Amino acid sequence: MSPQSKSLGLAMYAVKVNPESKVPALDIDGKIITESLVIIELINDLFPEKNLLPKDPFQRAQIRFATEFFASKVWSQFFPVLQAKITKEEFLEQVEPALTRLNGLLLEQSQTGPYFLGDQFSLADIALGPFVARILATASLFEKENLFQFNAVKQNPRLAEFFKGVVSRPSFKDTYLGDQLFIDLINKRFSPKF
Ligand SMILES: N[C@@H](CCC(=O)N[C@@H](CS)C(=O)NCC(=O)O)C(=O)O
Repeated sequence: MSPQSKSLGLAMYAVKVNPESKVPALDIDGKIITESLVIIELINDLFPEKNLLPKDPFQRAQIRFATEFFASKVWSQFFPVLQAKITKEEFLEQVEPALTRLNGLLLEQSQTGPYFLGDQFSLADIALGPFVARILATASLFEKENLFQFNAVKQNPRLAEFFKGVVSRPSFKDTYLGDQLFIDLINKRFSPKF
């Protein structure tokens, strides 16, 4: 379900779709599943022929680790810095090393991209793509601050290729709300200033 369907009525959305009042939610024949990572695992289970998770248990665990790592070490800092709950120095202190570690995780899988596993598209790309897109979109808001133009990305071609790769896939572009809309939402909600 899209954010648009949520705007039909928050109260109704909470009653009928997600008591947490959050998107995304997936409705398949009246069965409603929430939490984005749970949803993408379900999609993988429904369409095993797409090979979104490799057969190798260690690689599956590495994909899940990278997803959890990015969410907890990088994305978790995004809204706090926009809301000035942490300083930009604190933000970069946490995020730069985390991105360097992500580069290491990428290289462990494959020396070349564009995806987490190399040329094979997987749940890691699906999970991280939306976050990467929002970070890249927001970078233009803070061009002079270099806030979202990370040294780790500038210095590591594999990481840069991954950032570009996950947002360039046509299936991603077709479903992404678009940079401008996201920037407008950020400005409206947080009016961030540095
Ligand atoms: N852990 C949840 C987080 C969901 C979430 O925080 N969604 C945000 C939008 S990205 C939301 O619906 N926030 C409430 C709002 O915007 O009113 C997931 O990954 O599905």
